[in-house]
Amino acid sequence: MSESLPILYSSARSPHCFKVSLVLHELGVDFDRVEVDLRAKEQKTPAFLALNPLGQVPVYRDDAGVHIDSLVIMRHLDARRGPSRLFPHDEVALEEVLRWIDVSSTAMRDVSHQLYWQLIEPPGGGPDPQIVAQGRQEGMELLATVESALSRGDGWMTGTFGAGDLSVFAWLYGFRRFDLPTSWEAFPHLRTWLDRVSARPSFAASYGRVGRPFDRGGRAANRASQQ
Ligand SMILES: N[C@@H](CCC(=O)N[C@@H](CS)C(=O)NCC(=O)O)C(=O)O
Repeated sequence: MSESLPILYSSARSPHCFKVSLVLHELGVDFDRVEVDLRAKEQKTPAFLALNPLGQVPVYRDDAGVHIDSLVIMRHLDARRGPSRLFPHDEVALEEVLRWIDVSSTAMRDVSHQLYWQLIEPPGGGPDPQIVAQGRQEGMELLATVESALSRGDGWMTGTFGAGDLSVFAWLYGFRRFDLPTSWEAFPHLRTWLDRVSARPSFAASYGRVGRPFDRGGRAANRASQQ
């Protein structure tokens, strides 16, 4: 690890970190990464709490200081690269991008967490079919809003490629683990958009280096695929 490079403290399991990594690579920032083991509660150690008293990843450290929260970090990075590239200057356009980022960090995250703890790491008694069905329905409704947004523009979430796409992508990419969408028939734009974003070099650089937050693993995966 180089002394002088910025550091992203992140977890391979975290879509919030995945999204920041996508932005770093899109902007061409050279950085080092420190893996924080969330299962081992490394985020709650005194050393980490000194960086982020909230005990969460991502945290980004550069010559300007320590930056906490994925949205704050993304905006800091974008502002530092000169003319804004991933967040628009126009206030109305910016509001739309921020709205989608908020949807991804709340509703999409909630569906993702709900289904993850039912299907990928199920509770002792196995998945609760009612919770799974409700999560899948909410997931399908969210996918429909994304499909509708994509069908209005030029194939990007907000008209121009940027932080809105990367943030929504970071959460939706993992939905396939939950067999969402249940059918692609009603989602042609979503399918093309997922392919377009995952074809970008930032995806390969992030998915390989920041980890594989959406891999199914071993026993849990087998159980999930039997749903
Ligand atoms: N608002 C924060 C949320 C960060 C967050 O929820 N991070 C999760 C990983 S995705 C975390 O660190 N969880 C561990 C914990 O809360 O102990 C952001 O956008 O960065």
